[in-house]
Amino acid sequence: MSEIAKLEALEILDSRGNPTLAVTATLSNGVKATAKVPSGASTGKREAVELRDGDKARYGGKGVLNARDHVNGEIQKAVHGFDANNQKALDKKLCELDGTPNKARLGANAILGVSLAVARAAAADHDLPLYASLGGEKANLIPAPWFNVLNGGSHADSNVDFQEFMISPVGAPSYSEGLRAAAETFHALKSVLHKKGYNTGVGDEGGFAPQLKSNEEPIELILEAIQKAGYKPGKDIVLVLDPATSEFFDDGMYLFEKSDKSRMSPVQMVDFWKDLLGRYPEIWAIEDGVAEDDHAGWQLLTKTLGGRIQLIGDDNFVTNPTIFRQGIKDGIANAILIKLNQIGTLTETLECIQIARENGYGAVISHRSGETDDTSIADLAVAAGMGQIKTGSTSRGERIAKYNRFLEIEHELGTKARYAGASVYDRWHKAVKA
Ligand code: 2PG
Ligand code: MG
Repeated sequence: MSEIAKLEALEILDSRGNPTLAVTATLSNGVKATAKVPSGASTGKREAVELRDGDKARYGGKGVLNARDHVNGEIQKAVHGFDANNQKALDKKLCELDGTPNKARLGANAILGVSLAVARAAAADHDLPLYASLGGEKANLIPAPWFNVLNGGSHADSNVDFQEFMISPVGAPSYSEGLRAAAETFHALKSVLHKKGYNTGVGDEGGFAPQLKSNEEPIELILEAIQKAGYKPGKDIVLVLDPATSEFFDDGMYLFEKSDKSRMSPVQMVDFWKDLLGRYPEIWAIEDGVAEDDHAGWQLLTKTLGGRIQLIGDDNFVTNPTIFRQGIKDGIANAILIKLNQIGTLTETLECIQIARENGYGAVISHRSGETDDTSIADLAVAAGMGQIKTGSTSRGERIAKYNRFLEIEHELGTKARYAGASVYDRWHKAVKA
């Protein structure tokens, strides 16, 4: 049995230049591993608490020295000698030690850093890659990635209200061919934007972030780019949107603050999506199509479009097993976005994935807009075997790190590797036809 011998946290920077934690776990036999914690910008209200120092003299209040000290002090003392292979017991202990319902005392950033670092150390201890340590021998499904090629909303300084415009190469024969299709489309999009005189600087997740004429123009530009790159929209490559509507829902109305200042009621918002899908059948999935506080809107959206496309809940479910279970009962969404730091432990994250599986919901593993070079979510996606992930565009090192990790996994699995593109395509295509 390998026990936790030492935990050491360090304040490092994330991809936006904000402080976050790197936690290294050392086991009694000397094996050690590090995990780095991501951070969101368009966060759900009920996410576990990311503990920030609030000391305006350092990083504008965003320092994480208190969270660091919690790892190096109280947490380390409490879990010293714990069996590193008993992730469930460890995560339970961390939650109990925190003692709040939302990890507000020790910080979800501190707790996740420990949870994930120990999982990585346990895998290393068994000489296994993380995906095999978490998913066992059968873990061989590489997910269809959603590449966020055009950034708006809270992730870009542009006039586009919708946050993410993604492409997914579901028609590719393998992960590596899908990655190539996406990278080629990304480059084609650059030249489409360039020709139109648009800016080609990128946003937080590596997608382009130009000033555009409307919230719909990105769809036209991306469809043009897919064709220019030699692929067929709706077949080789499908579209996914995360408008992150909670960011512009105010007083019961959707307010398009960044573009034309127009407003929509929840019913109009659902009608908008219905109309958009009618005009763009290439759209495959919509995440947070209505806001986390718009419960009736979510039910209406699910009733109206849930039989046709994937409707993913992010800000409303916040990877919280209790909240997710209630949402399923209430007939909300048909898929969940999975973010480790929304809930703060690996065990609770895996529980959400299991709930999705048992209830016929999709589960899409996700990065945050603030990331590091940590690649654990790539391994988690293969271990979970749910077939989809979003982790940014084919640019910016912190996004590419995950996509490159899948290349390594694909290579390592050799002939055992399967690519999820066709199976997720079939599952949702049948739903569209039904
Ligand atoms: C989202 C995420 C990731 P953030 O809304 O899905 O793309 O953004 O990390 O800013 O919450
Ligand atoms: Mg989202």
